Amino acid sequence: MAEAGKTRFQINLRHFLRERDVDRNLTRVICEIADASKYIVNSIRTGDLGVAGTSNLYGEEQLALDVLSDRILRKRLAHSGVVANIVSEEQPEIVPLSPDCEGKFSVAYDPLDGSSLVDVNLAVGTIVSIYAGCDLLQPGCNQAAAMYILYGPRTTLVLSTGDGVHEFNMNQLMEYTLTRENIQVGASGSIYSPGGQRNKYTAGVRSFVEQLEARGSKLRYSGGFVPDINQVLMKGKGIFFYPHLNDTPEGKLRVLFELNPMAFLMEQAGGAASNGKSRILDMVPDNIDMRAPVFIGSKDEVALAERCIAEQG
Ligand code: AFP
Repeated sequence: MAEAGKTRFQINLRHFLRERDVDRNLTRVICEIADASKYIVNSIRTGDLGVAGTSNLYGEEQLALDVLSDRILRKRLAHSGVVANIVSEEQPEIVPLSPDCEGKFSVAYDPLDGSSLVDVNLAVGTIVSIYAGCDLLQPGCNQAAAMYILYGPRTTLVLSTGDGVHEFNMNQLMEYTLTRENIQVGASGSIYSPGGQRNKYTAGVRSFVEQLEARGSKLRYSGGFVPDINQVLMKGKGIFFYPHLNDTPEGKLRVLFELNPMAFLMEQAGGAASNGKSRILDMVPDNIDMRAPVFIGSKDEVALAERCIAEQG
């Protein structure tokens, strides 16, 4: 039930989590991240787009916004008092914040995914994966929660604590209020979002694309994982994929920071997420920068991708 006097869709994030009886410490983590996003969205709108002069684990030059967003999130998570360990796509290793794990949570995050798109004014996002306790190298099916914040024409926060997928919109007071509840993705769709260079696609992936187009699917690709996944979730259909390529069999996207949180959300919305052979959420990460191919969205289309890859590689 909404608070007395408030319609369902004016309910704010904290009240929503309390209404759903979400663990108090988990609520604290989620709300600290939501608060941090206010500073990140301001830095995007007004910040320096220059280069920070540093590089991350993958040797990618870090934009000032990458570094700033990472610092904002790390400070808020440390301040929360309920976070044991964190790991960021922009940092080379796990950062311990507290020695005890009991009742606490650990967080893996990509502070500003798609940051290279900011200087051409395309949408970017923060991606977050949350586990109970201290262990961040668990299969994604063990996540306590997953969320992303999309910095687009509107700033939206999409979240699941294992009880459906829900969207919140940042209002003029920079507070998140509920806009969509229990988002569902249908079994098949009409859009596909193909990552990677097509001339490096395997026979199986090429056949998959041909069959999608034969069904009438249209290409929609922004180059940002968060807006491209958000499009499938909010349209309630379609598929995103960043496949294994002839020269990079593991694909590009990272399991801990990108694939596990989005796979958790997509499955909670009734969709599916596969590495082309098996469920993303069953993969056991052996290191923090593990990558995997991904096919994520409407169930029937994920199954079609797996069949094409099984038959043609
Ligand atoms: P950056 O964070 O380096 O901009 O990369 C964004 C991303 O990791 C993900 O957001 C996109 O889905 C994917 O890369 C796009 O990769 P391509 O530019 O190779 O299509």
